[in-house]
Amino acid sequence: MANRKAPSRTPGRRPAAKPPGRTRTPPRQPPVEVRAARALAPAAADAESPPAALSSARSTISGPSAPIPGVPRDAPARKLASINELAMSMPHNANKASEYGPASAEPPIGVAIVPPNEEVGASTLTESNASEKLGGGVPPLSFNPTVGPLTRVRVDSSEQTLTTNQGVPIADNQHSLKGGYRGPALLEDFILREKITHFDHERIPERVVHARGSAAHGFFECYEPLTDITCASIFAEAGKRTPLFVRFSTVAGERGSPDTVRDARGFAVKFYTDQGNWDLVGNNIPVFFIQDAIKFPDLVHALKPEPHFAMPQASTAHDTFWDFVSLMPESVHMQMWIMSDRAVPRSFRMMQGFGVHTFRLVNQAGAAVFVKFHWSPILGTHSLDWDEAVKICGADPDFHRRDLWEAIEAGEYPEWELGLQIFTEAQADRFSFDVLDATKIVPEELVPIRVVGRMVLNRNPDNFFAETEQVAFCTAHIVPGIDFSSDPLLAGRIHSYTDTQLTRLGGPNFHEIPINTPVAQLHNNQRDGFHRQAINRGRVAYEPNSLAGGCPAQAGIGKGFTSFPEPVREEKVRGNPEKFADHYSQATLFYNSQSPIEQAHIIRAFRFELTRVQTPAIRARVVSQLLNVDARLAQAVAEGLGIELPQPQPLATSRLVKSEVQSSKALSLLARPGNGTIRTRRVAILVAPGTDVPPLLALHRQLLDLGAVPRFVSSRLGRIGTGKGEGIDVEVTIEAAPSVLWDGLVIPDGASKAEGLASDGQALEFVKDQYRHCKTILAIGTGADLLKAAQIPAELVDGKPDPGLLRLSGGKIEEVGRAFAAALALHRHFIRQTDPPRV
Ligand code: HDE
Repeated sequence: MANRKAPSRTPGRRPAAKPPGRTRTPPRQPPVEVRAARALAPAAADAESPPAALSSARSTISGPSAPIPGVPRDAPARKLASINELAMSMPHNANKASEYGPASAEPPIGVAIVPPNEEVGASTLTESNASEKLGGGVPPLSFNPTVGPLTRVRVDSSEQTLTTNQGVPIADNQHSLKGGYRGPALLEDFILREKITHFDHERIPERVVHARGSAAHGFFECYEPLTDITCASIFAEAGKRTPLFVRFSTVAGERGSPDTVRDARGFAVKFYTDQGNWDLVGNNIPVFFIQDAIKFPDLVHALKPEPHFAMPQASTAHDTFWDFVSLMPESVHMQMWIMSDRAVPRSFRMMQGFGVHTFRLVNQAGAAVFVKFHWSPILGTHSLDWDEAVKICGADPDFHRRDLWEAIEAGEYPEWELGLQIFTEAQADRFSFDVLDATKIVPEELVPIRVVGRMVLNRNPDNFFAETEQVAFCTAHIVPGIDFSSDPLLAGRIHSYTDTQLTRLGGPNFHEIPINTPVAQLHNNQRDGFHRQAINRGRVAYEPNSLAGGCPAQAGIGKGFTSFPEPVREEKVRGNPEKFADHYSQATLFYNSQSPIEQAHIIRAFRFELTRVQTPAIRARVVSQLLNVDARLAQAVAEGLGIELPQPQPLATSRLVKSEVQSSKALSLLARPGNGTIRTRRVAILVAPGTDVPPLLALHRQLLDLGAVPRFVSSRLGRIGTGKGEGIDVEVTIEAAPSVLWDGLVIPDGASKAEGLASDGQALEFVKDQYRHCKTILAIGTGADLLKAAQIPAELVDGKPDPGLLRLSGGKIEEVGRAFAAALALHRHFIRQTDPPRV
């Protein structure tokens, strides 16, 4: 690559002094082949008068008859000469021949010619006239300052005066302008009108799906170079960090809907790589309801609130959803996942993420492998109990949003590892299922997961709207080294996401909204449209060109994005391959892989959802599908609904599918308990007058040291003391933070307290819910009286001790604390659970 020469500055066009605080961003090394413009003899750019052939520059009708101040005479002619010099450097389109036949497989690098001076690319000869608004007049050559760190758009108003959007200081922000104290408000009040008008338009259309979401910034760190399989720069070297922004979401609910509804969760990651943005727009469930994008509007219309009365909110428990899916047997596998505890996660921080589709990794030589993306949380996978999730919807509709925000604020940065399932096309051909079918997983027993890096979320957004709401993910955003497969669901998504932003974010320039801009440079000939931010210099907005030295020039093979040349020549069809017709094998695999308690939860979820369905025929149709998954499952759901078992639904294929795997441990949530930590687990210490304070303070400290979040909870705020000087300040009331918001409970020693709480209905309910939701309960000394008052069974149904119910008296408080922490780390004690619940 030729060295780029700094453009010579035209004599006489001296840039004005820089305004204070403004610096010119140094041009980066352009990523294209750069050549110097061929010189004319003599150097026309420096000539005071143009060669005769170029004197037509003087033929403009209203051209200068007197010099522009600071611009030498004949500047237009001199500029034209320089442009001509640049254009002469490109006597023909040297790359044209490579656009045809086999040569087109290797697009060459575009030729970028350095203009003889900076005037050549200027829109105007007057650009060096500086001002506070225009800046110093020095153009940022080869550089797009609208991209780059968000610092450039962060605003802080401290020590500033209130102004209008035009920067006019506002003297009075308390009153409208009126004709007299009791007179009419005046139309000329531009301050009032600007403020109200902006307010009127504060809302933008919410996402048609995934409207409810929460997000955070962080980074991806690569563990090892993957250059053998991909040229994606984020996988180039061990330790390399790439900034990213993640948005978690529910699918069905509107923007203000509660967090803990039963639903899949969106898990969308935008990597700001140095080769441009890569969006991995996944879910916390590895499969989807449908196989072809053409069915997506039908699915979403069926699952959204029913159109006549706009109910129910954020729930699939209604007729239209189950009507649709029971006629779409390919959805059965996904039905199993959303009826499982995956659909009620304890925290975004405790759920997996999946790319869902099969993608490709492509290396520098153009060789490709298939890949499936997996995110695994370091904290393990944990869920809520359904009854708990329902109650949290009322107690704290922002439960997941708050959990994510507060963990990050507390420095408890959530972390996931990225795993890849890598397999070849030949391997894929041998699988009993089709890897292009998004209703199928690739079992880990067939292709193990290779862990290649980690993601850490370490920064909350500054502003929910500017970042979380305006972020625009798109499956089409991929980078060199990553490519699509021919999954027909993915194909529709590649179109849909950009399209949806046109309405949601008001036009084609949504990529210029700061949260969406890449950190990589961005240069092309796209122009105009609503809300354009970039002020493109010069007159060239097309390619090929010679008037801008060919720039921005194509990067060429090896540098620019090149699609993997998958052979595609076949007859046009509307249809799916035969393997897509197996709808049940993997639903059965999923069900077989669940622990008994998880299976019981799936049965309960079907029973709940279908009880809400009001058309008996739809209930029966769902059960007829379940018969093809597992007879006992279908039987249990039918019993719950009080109906006879129907006939199983006919299968869509007579092909006998021989699944490679009958049961996969990795599909159970319990397979990922995490690292045994109790960090960020919320512990309620229920206190009341009479509480034995000193050991409690020690326990509180011990839990804090282990990273848990203990809080003193009582029916009223205030101080609870012993009279000996030590006391406890109640931090929150039972009313404000009911039982469902806590992971564990401590009932301390103090007989009178227990008696007091024993007659408090809210306290009894608190204890009952902790028990019902299978949480760890520690009763110290007479604290056990409260358990009795709440009619908490002392043992499990089979008479064995309950591992989550600790009654400890005597002994050192540290030992008590250790026993409690060990039980709390198990998350839930589902062994306690019965259907219906005992209390
Ligand atoms: Fe989406 N999806 N989707 N989706 N999706 C959207 O894009 C769509 C699908 C997913 O936090 C929309 O910007 C089609 C599968 C997430 O902003 C929209 C099809 C998976 C998010 C859209 C699918 C997803 C979306 C709505 C079938 C899991 C939220 C607003 C062909 C792999 C991203 C928007 C965020 C959002 C279309 C299927 C995940 C309308 C057409 C499968 C996580 O463009």
